[in-house]
Amino acid sequence: MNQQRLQRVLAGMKAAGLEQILVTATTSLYYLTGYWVEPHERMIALWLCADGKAVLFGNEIFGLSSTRELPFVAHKDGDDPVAALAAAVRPGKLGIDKFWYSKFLIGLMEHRPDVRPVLGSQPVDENRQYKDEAERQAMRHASAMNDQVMAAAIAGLKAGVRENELAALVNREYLARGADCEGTQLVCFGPNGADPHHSGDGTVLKPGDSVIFDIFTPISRYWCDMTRTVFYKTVSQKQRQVYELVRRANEAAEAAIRPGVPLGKLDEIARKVITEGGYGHCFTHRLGHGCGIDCHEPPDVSGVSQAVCQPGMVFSIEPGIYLPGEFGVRIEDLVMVTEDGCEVLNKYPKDLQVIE
Ligand SMILES: [Mn+2]
Repeated sequence: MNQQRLQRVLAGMKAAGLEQILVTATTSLYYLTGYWVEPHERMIALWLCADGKAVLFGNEIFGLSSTRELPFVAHKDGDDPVAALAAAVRPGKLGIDKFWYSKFLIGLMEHRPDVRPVLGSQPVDENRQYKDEAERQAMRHASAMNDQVMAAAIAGLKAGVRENELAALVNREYLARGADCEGTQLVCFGPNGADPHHSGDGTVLKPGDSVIFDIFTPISRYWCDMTRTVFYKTVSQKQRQVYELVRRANEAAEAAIRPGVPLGKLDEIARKVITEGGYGHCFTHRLGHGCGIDCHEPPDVSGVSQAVCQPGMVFSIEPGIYLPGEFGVRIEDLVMVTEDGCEVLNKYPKDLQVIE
């Protein structure tokens, strides 16, 4: 167990009025225990009590064993996976991880009608927002790698290339630099870029296309996530105007980041630039999201976010403009809030580029 993180989570439980919680998400378990378990359909749950009692329940196939500070209670395939857990938990309110399968929760409720499940991810999620020193180094390292991979991806633009070939190139470049795994990379040519979540398909590059690279992967468990938009062979007046608006929105939001600034204010600052430029209705998503052991995690960077910038927070700033049937532009950096401002983790330039 990471004792510092555990103590902060226990304090968060007390603040939230939660005497006991179940932590079950792979990434949250890793954050607290250092164990990386992908249970798929099987059951794993860390039971944490505000008095510091902690017990891990899970299938024996995960290969875990008890330690002095963390007992492990195993079940086998074919057993009722929640029986031992149901026998242990205390009556009353029990905080449940937002990502626990309903089949386990309903099983637990059938065993224990005296237990009242409530949403219980908040103490862990809240703490995961504030990266400690080791995590800050991991985030910097991942984004430095991403700057290199972005350069390689843009260098891969050439006549006849397809989106999915570039997505494969991005994954190869990641793996060569020690990334944990491959992922679905968003490579979007021309009109495909108007869909914010288009992923690379067989579309062939054409002169005049905008090209969006939204590329992300974990390295040593911590994610990078960056987007750049470039133009192939030529750029129209309209493309240039839209690009400069998005770039100004990105830079205006980043310039405003310092401890104490509400994240909703950052969304407002970026949106104002794009709205005043006449494209407010084409910026269809929130400004950004927290990033860490999950690519998308708290805090939310949107107009309804209640979060406030605090040192150690890492999140994306990714305004975009999407013109269906024409093209899209998005520019995204990961940023880290520091004691007196912000560190932009991505250094790849944002000047408009026309690739010959
Ligand atoms: Mn992102």
